[in-house]
Amino acid sequence: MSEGSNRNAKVEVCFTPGSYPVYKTDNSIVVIIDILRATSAICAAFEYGAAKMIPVATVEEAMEYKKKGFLVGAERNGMQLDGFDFGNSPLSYMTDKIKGQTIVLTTTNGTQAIEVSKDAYKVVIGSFLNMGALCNWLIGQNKNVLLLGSGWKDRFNLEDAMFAGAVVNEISKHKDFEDLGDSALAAKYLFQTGFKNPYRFLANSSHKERLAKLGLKDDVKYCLQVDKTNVIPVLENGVLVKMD
Ligand code: 3SL
Repeated sequence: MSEGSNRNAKVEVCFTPGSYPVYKTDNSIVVIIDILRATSAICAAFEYGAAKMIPVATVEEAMEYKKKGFLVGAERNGMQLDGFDFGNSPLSYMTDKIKGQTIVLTTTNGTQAIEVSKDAYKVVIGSFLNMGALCNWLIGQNKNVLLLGSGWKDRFNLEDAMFAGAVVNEISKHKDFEDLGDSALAAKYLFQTGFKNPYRFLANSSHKERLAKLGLKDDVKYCLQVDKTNVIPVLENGVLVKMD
């Protein structure tokens, strides 16, 4: 077994970027989760041909890249910022314009979660859209897993917790992943309560309502679809690329 591998890998869920220092370890694979919508948008962008994505924490950094001629997505509070090419809608990345391109992205929460965990042993992107491929890959790694929800401005949110629970539910069927922390158990129970109809389960959730008010119900429906891509974006030297 390689260093840090173990037969009884630990699975934990950190529900907000602000709690990351409490959960971080030297040898866990960190799965970034922002179902609505950053990690879903990232998976969609790779599926539709983006070559690389550069996540940045601030609008100022994003603007610097824009000035250099990059395609840039910038979202705050659910809305695309003026002067940028994209916001955070996965549907907006379904265009030939992105094929083979490097896209810079800054969002309210998702890119903040990437920022806090960027020095982890490995950082990958998870969403319902790539869930099967992600779970199969995690099972093959036999490493500790930390599922990091982006939440909303450092508060818990239901959709990220539900997806974390879906991953826990799946990988804990495998004998190497039996060491579930309370956070993982809580997420798993939540998923088991809601999985039959995730859209209805999220009915009164804050971010689903926020996006509905912005007329983005189609985004929510798209982001709750399972296994639309096999792409697993992985962070390498600050840049997201497709895992081989
Ligand atoms: O904060 C984020 O990363 C988002 O996904 C928020 S939103 O869905 O674009 O509102």
